[in-house]
Amino acid sequence: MRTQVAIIGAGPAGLLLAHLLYQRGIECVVLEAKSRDYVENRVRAGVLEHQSVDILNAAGVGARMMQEGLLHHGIYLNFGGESHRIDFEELTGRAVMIYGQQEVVRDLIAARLAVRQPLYFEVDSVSIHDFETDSPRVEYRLDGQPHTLECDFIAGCDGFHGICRATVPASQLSLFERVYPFAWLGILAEMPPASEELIYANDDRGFALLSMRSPTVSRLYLQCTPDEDVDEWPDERIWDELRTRLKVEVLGGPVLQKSVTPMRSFVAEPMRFGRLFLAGDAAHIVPPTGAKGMNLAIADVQVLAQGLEGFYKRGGSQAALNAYSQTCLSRVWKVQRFSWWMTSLLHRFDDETPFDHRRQLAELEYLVSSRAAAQSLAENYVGLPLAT
Ligand code: FAS
Ligand code: PHB
Repeated sequence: MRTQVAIIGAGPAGLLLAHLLYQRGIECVVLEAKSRDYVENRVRAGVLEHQSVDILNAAGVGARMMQEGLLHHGIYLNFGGESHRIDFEELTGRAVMIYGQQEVVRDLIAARLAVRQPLYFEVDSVSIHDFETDSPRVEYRLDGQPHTLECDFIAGCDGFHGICRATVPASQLSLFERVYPFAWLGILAEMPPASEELIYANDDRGFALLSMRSPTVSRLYLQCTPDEDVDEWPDERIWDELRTRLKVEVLGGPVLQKSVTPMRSFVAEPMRFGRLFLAGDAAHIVPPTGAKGMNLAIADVQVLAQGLEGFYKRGGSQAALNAYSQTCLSRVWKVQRFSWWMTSLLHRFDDETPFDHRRQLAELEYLVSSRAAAQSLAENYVGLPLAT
């Protein structure tokens, strides 16, 4: 089989890239290891920057998002027994959209299948070859049969644990990483959100976050240890801890999903190796405190689609493709800084000294008493301008 672009992974990065290429008349094939049901029900991110909303709408896959998503014009910061609102609208004129990642994935899968373009689930033994030449190929198995996909380019959208970055020789890769000494215990619960906007809490017992998915479904997180055992957390213990840390009356309700997410900051440079382009979590991971993971994936493939359009529509020009890695990394590092800063500001560190904690509280106090400081948080949270 032959195509122009082989896309490995059907997360937000792979599926949106496939859609953007389809709209530009560029052929591609998407290969996904998991089943359709699995990727459509995987609970992950929930906040879309305003640019991500614009990109999804411009791509014609934003209708359900605009109907069912929740537009938020601010967040609350709770600390020292008080609650402080950061007003995005007043500070930036922008808002964010609360719309679950799995909903974005469902909309993109529906769009792909509606135009009858190739999207294969449950493939295995995927391997990539010859991407340092002009004729790379992908080997994989589907329904027990071996297949070869010849292509011009490979898009590695297979996440942090995928095979694409792992296939690049270590000598060609520069890796930057910070692993945090804590994780997030996250739940999805059938409970009307106890606040109309997100609440980020820095409490003596640790960080907590109140988020949501709809007027009837809440998403909540607690700082925990990296090796926390969810079996140690019966529902009632979680609700008690959330009430204590958030200082908000959360009613409780049936817990639909419970998991522990490790926290790390990670960047792989560069993001291009010959005819292989890495995008999304395959190239970088941010701690979720800044709500940036899915948004960075969307920003990467917007740049990659423009680069590939340049190649196919402007007589093989590689100018935009040559700039892909640098263009994305400039944004990646700004978002890494913001996500690290939000994580450092709102979590309790085992090795913190009393000085560290007072400094943390002073930074929070400064943030809620200085327009300039609050505006900096707001402009990063709603989304820094995209590279044009
Ligand atoms: P994804 O990981 O979403 O998609 C990669 C796809 O590639 C997957 O479907 C995988 O099955 C497939 N794949 C992997 N190896 C393959 C192979 N060999 N062959 C074929 N397919 C292969 N962000 C937030 O802002 N808030 C959150 O609460 C939040 N929670 C998260 C929880 C977890 C457990 C994780 C891992 C991430 C979370 N994130 C969160 C960040 C998340 O939103 C990611 O940034 C986002 O999923 C990145 O999208 P992709 O790059 O498309 O990668
Ligand atoms: C979520 O809703 O899942 C969410 C929201 C904000 C974050 C992280 C996760 O910072």
